[in-house]
Amino acid sequence: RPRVLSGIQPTSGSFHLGNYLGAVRQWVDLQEANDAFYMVVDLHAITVEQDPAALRQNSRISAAQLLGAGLDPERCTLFLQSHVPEHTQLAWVMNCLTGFGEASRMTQFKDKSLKQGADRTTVGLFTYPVLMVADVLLYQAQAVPVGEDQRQHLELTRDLAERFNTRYGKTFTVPEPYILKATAKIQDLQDPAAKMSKSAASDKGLINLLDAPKTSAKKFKSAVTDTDTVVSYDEANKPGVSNLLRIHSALSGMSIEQLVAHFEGKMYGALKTELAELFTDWVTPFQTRVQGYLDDPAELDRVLALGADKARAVASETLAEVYDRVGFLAPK
Ligand code: AQP
Repeated sequence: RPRVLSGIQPTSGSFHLGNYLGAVRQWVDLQEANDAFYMVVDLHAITVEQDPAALRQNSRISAAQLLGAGLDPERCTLFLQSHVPEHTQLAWVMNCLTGFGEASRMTQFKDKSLKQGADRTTVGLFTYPVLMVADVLLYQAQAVPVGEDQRQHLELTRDLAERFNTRYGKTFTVPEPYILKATAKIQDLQDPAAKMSKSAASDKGLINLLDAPKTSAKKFKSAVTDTDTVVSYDEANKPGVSNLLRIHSALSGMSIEQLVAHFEGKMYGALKTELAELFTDWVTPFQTRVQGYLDDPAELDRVLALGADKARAVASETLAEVYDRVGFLAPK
């Protein structure tokens, strides 16, 4: 079975709708026909300052959300990144293969470091993409389901895999991004030009999966649209409405064409109200399932321990081969 791998940060506890539609939903689908590895990337989370107790709790909450969204530990390998030390070990090797200029071109780093200022930006944030390269290559993943914002990091992953293979002999599978166009970039409800992101200046346009459904319903109802009234799909001129239509389509399963016909003669308010209901209907049982997993932390820890064992079995094999190829003398 083809191997897939992806990860999600436990940074703020609740995932947002962009994380879910852009990535996690695909993870659930892909676990059926693939040998899937999914992780909560807590090592990535500390590239910005974290409160230790909150990080620990958010890692559990993240795992619970992944299970609540439909990941099945019988069908996929679910683990915490910090439980598998090979990630940082391979990252070091890949750091030594990455050009400084090459790493400096990563737009996510440029954006985030600009926002934070040089004094608050860590070297960890700078090398974040290289850790992600290691995450993917350790498992010899063929496909990596992510949102559009990760495309550049996956290009780097492919470049470094090829560079290593050329220099040391074929070792790594060169992975392909798995990015579904329809949901690859969910936009902020208040600022449709920006992607929905937990680090936005205001959370008014951010739909958190663990917020009270009423709070999210209100956010849908006050989403920014435009001065026109006709519900139609036009990314350039109607980015707000188009974003709402994409979210509706993802949650309802109706195509954009069907939705445009469905809302003919109705105004934006009807779209927003329906979307708020649709989301509430999906998120309410999701939250109940998440709470169920959180109520049983021992079971959650058992699932993660099992996942870590399965992940390490694969990761240690790749790392041993890499160490050998690079020329490290094996311990006797
Ligand atoms: N708006 C989005 N639309 C579609 N996919 C998205 N993803 C993130 N935002 C969107 C995808 O979610 C997965 C997990 O992302 P992450 O753990 O890297 O979280 P993130 O990118 O840190 O999320 P944020 O909210 O964007 O955080 P900040 O603001 O800190 O950067 C990934 O596959 C990602 O593509």
